[in-house]
Amino acid sequence: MVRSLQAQQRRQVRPQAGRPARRQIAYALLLGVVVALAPTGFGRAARAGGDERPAALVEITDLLRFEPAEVEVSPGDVVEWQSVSLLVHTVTADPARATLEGSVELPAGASPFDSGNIEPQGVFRHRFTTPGTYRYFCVPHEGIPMRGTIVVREPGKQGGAKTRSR
Ligand SMILES: [Cu+2]
Repeated sequence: MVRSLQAQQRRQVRPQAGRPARRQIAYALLLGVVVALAPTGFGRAARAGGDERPAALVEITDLLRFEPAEVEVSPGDVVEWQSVSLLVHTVTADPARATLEGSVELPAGASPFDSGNIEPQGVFRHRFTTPGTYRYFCVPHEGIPMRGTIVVREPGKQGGAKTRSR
């Protein structure tokens, strides 16, 4: 009689005791998702340009375009790419990663750069120091071709510097 009453109480108590634990697991999973997503956005943005306001914004779109396709900035400026796409893209100006003619062009003396995968809603920043014309492409969509151009020009100067291309 007493034992069955205790068992009954235990049965009533158990679901209530289990609820907070389940909630904790849900929070832990949510936190895990936030932490997993953070490097694609905040992490990359912090790496290249810091909190500095970018001189130019380029959108990465589902139409497999960089918009605007051509941007002009001054030496030392930061350009920010923002993905508004549901697909993964890259911003790549590295001749070693290109398979097609005309995918990459770099001013003489400029270092190649590559964003790596930019997830949906992701951001990538790059600071341009060497004047000249940079042609870059998206690795997954090189064949489209998905390409963009950044022209880095000293204010008041006309014409581009010497470039090397592939
Ligand atoms: Cu792409």
